[in-house]
Amino acid sequence: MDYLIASDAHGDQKILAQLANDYRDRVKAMFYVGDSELRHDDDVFNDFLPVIGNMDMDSLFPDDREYQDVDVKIYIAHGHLYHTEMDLSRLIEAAAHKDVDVVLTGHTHQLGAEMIDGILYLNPGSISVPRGQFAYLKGTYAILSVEPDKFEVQFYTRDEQPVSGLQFEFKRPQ
Ligand SMILES: [Mn+2]
Repeated sequence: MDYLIASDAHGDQKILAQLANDYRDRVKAMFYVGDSELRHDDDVFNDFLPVIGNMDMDSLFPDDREYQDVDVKIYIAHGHLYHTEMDLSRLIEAAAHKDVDVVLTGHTHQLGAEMIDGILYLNPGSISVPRGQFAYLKGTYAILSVEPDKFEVQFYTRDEQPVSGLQFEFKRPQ
């Protein structure tokens, strides 16, 4: 089961429309982790399931969401409400009480994937305004593949090319 995750487009509606068109028949769901700066009823949200970011003015975006599938439970939050610009500690604390397998977050514009206390934390990076070590890629999104015994994460560039070296596999706690 594959899921697409994108975040922090900051007004770049075109790239989200492109990803929606190219992936809607290839993934189970598409998550948008905040700071679109679009309206909640923009066409791209017919495909992407969004949450609110600190730069979103449309208060009809939800603060966060939980997504339950057969094989996985996912928690999605931009990160500003947990001050992830400082560290992940408040988000980790909240997730520990939610019985989730995966946490999707954005806000920092820096991609990352790590397993902490048996939960996968995945930040796709910013699709349009990347920062930090991988800013040279000029924007990234992620595909999460869920299997009963493992998670796979592959980061992609805006032209939908997998980035070699940015593929990760995590054993799931049994
Ligand atoms: Mn942002």
